[in-house]
This record gives sequence, structure tokens and C-alpha cells, in this order.
Amino acid sequence: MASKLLRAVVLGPPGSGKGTVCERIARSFGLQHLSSGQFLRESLGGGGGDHLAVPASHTACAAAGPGPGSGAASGMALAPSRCFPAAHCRPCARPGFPRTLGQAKALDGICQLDLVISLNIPFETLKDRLSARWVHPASGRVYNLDFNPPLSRGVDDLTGEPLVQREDDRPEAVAARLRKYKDAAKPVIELYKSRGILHSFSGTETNKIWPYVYTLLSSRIPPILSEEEH
Ligand code: G5P
Ligand code: MG
Repeated sequence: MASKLLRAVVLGPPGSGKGTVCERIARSFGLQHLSSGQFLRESLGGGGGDHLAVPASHTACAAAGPGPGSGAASGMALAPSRCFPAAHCRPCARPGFPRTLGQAKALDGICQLDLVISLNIPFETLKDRLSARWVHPASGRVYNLDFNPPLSRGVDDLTGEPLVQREDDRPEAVAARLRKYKDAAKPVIELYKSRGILHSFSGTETNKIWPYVYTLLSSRIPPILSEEEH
């Protein structure tokens, strides 16, 4: 039977918790989680992925996108709609796309989003979070020394393999990413606001924002886990 498709994206500056929130959404609602940043890093041959890997049946989608660059993100994000007939499509939560007005317009050409979740986190908080982030490159699992530390320092909980810090989490790289995001995101946010599909959540803690995100999504699709179980 065809699944009902919910087209949602999660927007927010670097470190705002897009990956963390999408992972919770994926688990709580049985959705697929695709990360544009993860895909770009893998395409460029870098490690340090921060989001869940795409399930095997959908890796063909990512592979169907063009090469790295801003166009790559468009191709990848649009691919699932093209690759799979509705009967085989599961709803997906997509963090970090669209990131520019051009990408938002490209997305319009393929599908209409049902909702957009925007995370507003103070920039000082973002810098602290990113400097404490460690990732397991092979799986994309993300840790934070303060928020969700690994069971043993420096190693992945499930595989015992070493954790690494992303190159772009260095303080000088973070400042540049935040500046870039600010400029590019403003018109995207305005666009979705004007369409009445923007849902903004502000705060300094994902655990306080999460119940609101959960409630919003629960009104659209039935959860498979309770809010606390994520
Ligand atoms: P990414 O990979 O999408 P960014 O820069 O947008 O990268 P990033 O850094 O991955 O976003 P996030 O996913 O928003 O951050 O945040 P996260 O990983 O869940 O949380 C950050 C850290 O804080 C983690 O360690 C987490 O455990 C912790 N944390 C979460 N909540 C809390 C909390 O409440 N308290 C505390 N203390 N910690 C918490 O994209 C990478 C690059 O790829 C390019 C761009 O250059 C981008 O910079 N890219 C694109 N380029 C063009 N078009 C696109 N569509 C692109 N998408 C990506
Ligand atoms: Mg991320």
C-alpha cells in the first residue's frame, strides 16, 4: 500500500541540531533521514559525516545526484521523488536543504513542501556545541562531549572505532559557515513564511525544542514511538 508522503525539511544554522532533531524524527515517526551535508562530504571524499546513513534501498537516490557543488545538493534532494514510485516511497525528513533561494525554487519545481521546521539557536551556543562535537565517520553517528557523550571517550558506542572532529568544526571555519548561512538562509525563511508552512523553534536546548517538534509532526503523521522514547 502507498505510504502517505510528508515532505518536510529542517533548516537551521550549523550546529543548530538539524541532524539531532532529524534523527529523532526518523526514529519516532519511522521516516527516512537524508542529510545534504553528509552527502556532500561523502561525495568530496571527506569523513566526519554527522547524520544517519541513508537506508540501503535508498542509496541509489543519492547516487543518482550530480557531482559536488551547490547543484549537487539540488540533484540529491530531488532524487527521491524521481527515483521511487509513490508506493515505494517512505516519508522523509531532510535537514539542511534547501539552503539557498535557488535551491528552494528548484525544489518547488519538483514538489510542494508540507512543512518547514526552522531551528533558531543563539550563535554563541552554536560555537560551543560544534567545538565539542565528535562524529563516527562510517555511520554518521554524532556525539557531543556535553550533550550526548560516547560511553568511552573518543570511541563510537556501537563499533568501538575512533571518533573524529569535522574539519569544518574548527573555530575559524565555524565563524565563516555561520556568516554564509545567515546570508543565504534569510530569503529562504522569508519564502516559506510567506507560504504559511514555516514553523520556527527558538532556544538553546534540543531537549526543550523537541516536544514542540514532536507535537507538530504528530498532528500530521502517526508516531511509532512516544515523545520520550526517541
Ligand atoms: P551540514 O552537514 O548540513 P551544517 O553546517 O548545516 O552542516 P551541522 O554542523 O551538521 O550543520 P546540525 O546538523 O544542525 O549541524 O547540528 P547537530 O550535529 O545535530 O548538532 C551539533 C552538535 O550539537 C552535535 O554535537 C550535537 O550532539 C550537539 N547538540 C545538539 N543539541 C544539543 C543541545 O541541546 N545541547 C548541547 N550542548 N549540544 C547539543 O553541511 C555541511 C556543509 O555542507 C554544505 C555547506 O557548506 C555546509 O556548511 N552543504 C550544502 N551546500 C549547498 N547546498 C546544500 N543544500 C548544502 N547542505 C550542506
Ligand atoms: Mg548536521
